[in-house]
Amino acid sequence: MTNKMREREMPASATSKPSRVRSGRWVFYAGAVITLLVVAGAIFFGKQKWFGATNVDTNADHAHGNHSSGPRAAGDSDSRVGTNSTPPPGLAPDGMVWIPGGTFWMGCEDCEMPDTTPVHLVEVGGFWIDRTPVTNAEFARFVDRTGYLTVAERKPDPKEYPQVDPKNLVAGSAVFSPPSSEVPLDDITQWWRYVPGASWKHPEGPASTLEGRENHPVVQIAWEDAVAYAKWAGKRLPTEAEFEFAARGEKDRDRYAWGNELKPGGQWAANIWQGRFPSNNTVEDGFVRTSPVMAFPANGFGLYDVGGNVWQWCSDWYRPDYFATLAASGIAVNPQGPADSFDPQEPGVPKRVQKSGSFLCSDRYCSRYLVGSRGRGAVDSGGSNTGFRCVKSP
Ligand SMILES: [Ca+2]
Repeated sequence: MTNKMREREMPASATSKPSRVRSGRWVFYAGAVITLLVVAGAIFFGKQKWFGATNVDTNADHAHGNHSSGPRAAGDSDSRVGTNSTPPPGLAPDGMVWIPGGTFWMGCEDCEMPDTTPVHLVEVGGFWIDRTPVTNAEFARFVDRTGYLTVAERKPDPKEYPQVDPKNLVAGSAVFSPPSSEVPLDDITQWWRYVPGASWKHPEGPASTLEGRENHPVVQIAWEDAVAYAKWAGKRLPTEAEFEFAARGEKDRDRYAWGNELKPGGQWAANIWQGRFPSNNTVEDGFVRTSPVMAFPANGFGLYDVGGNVWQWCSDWYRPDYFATLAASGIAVNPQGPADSFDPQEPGVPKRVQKSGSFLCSDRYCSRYLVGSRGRGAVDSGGSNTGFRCVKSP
């Protein structure tokens, strides 16, 4: 339990009773408020996903992006970088693209994100990958055929939240709820709200629907939801290395999946945030929240939305020191991630890697649409900006 959760539970011990009637009302209203706060606190903080809040980035260089993200030294290793010529092992599964594999520099040296260093050589074998993130229409087909209930739709298990009165545990998920004025960027509760009833079908809460968003990426997806879909589809989640190799589209050591310019030719290349996060979205790219999965140009491998739009789950556990571990032992071949998870900002909360950044990332905040950057999310936590795509081994 976090300190914030404790603070939120403190009013429960208050016992002021000015009169029987007033006391009754007070208890009723206080109970309602406490219910909301405790539930919000327990799940909001327990289901930490919003790592971006702790990665405030004020480096103006990110706005211009004229840097290489790779190491300066060119040695023998550079000659090993490249895409394999492995032909596809048959016809492409529907909606998938063949990635022939190869060797690349993984990570980002000058993103000012310690967990993306050191940049190191990684070799991945060939695989199929979804051309786009899984859409609402695709996820609906899965749910129709299997009856699957996502984590956000399930009543939280009291065993997982022993400090919370079970009657206060209600199904829901986190929704981006922008404040009306500027707020400090070190408190994600200023723009994230736990909303009972929010789920993939109702991304911003019970009143919201998917109408007109059938071709947008599904969101409010926890890690096990993504794994369940992948298994049903005969696929799996990508490793972090597979995702980054695919996202780079042969632009080795470039800053973005689309090159080194944030706005190539003056055009936005991905659905991210313009303006001052989180209160002022100028929507220069045309999208306040998610965008259709093919709204922006494809990368070098023909993949869409490998930077921005929605976070996408990977199979790897998250550790900030993983790249250092890999770099110490030469070229990493098909790395599968560390054996366990550790996030120093939330020790004890199991987290998996996420890639791509989302529509909430800007050059001043988060910035994790940078192709060599890394995200992480608590496995039990979706959010209105979290989705996934699948891969398939040949
Ligand atoms: Ca946008």
